Amino acid sequence: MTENDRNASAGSRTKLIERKQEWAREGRLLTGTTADKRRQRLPPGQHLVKNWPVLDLGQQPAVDARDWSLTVGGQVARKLAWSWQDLQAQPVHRSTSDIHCVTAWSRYDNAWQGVSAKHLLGLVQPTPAARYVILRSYDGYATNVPLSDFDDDDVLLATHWERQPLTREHGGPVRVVIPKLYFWKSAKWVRHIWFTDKDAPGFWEARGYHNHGDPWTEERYG
Ligand SMILES: Nc1nc2c(c(=O)[nH]1)N[C@H]1C(S)=C(S)[C@@H](COP(=O)(O)O)O[C@H]1N2
Ligand SMILES: [Mo]
Repeated sequence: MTENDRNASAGSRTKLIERKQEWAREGRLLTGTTADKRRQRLPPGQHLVKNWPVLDLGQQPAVDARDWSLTVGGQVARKLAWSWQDLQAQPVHRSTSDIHCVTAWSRYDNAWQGVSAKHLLGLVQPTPAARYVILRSYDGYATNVPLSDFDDDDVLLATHWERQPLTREHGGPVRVVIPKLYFWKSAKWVRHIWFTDKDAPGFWEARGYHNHGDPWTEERYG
């Protein structure tokens, strides 16, 4: 049993996870259309919300900033281990982007602040062999993204949303934000970032969600 499976087996969460796996099997919410993201801001099958829903495995780890740490390793020239203080010493990056959740809600214009993925990549320098990034979190969650998607101007380790510290329910003290993929790829309470030549499905990817998750081509289920 992996760490993820152990976390997922807790009773109250099992039903929710099973329902989502059921949706994946049925292809629920698929419209069968694709959209050109240069012309259409709202991806197919999505509707806009003004609030910001909370979605997770039902367990929101309490990670005090003083206890938080991030390790970055795998196929990199320089490994890295950051405390909260180390994170504060990095250049501040701001980016405003849209959220697209696979459960069909989208939320426009989220003002994020944190440390940019570009800055992190410049420090650790992934080797030429590194093609995937595995994100691991304090609740045992994991998700995988191609390095080419992680390596973009709008990707960041977010500490603030709308100028306020990120709340615990939304992944504070630090979450990853990858706007151009469905929001399940944006790991809350991030703890480890691993660069690798071998792709490995994360929590939802192993349970019927698409391995990549592009909202404009409706890569909801795999
Ligand atoms: N660590 C962790 N990150 C996670 C999740 C999770 O369960 N644990 N859920 C994912 C899913 S399915 C979604 S839709 C978004 C929801 O983020 P929000 O609660 O801030 O809206 O977080 C993603 N990141
Ligand atoms: Mo989700």
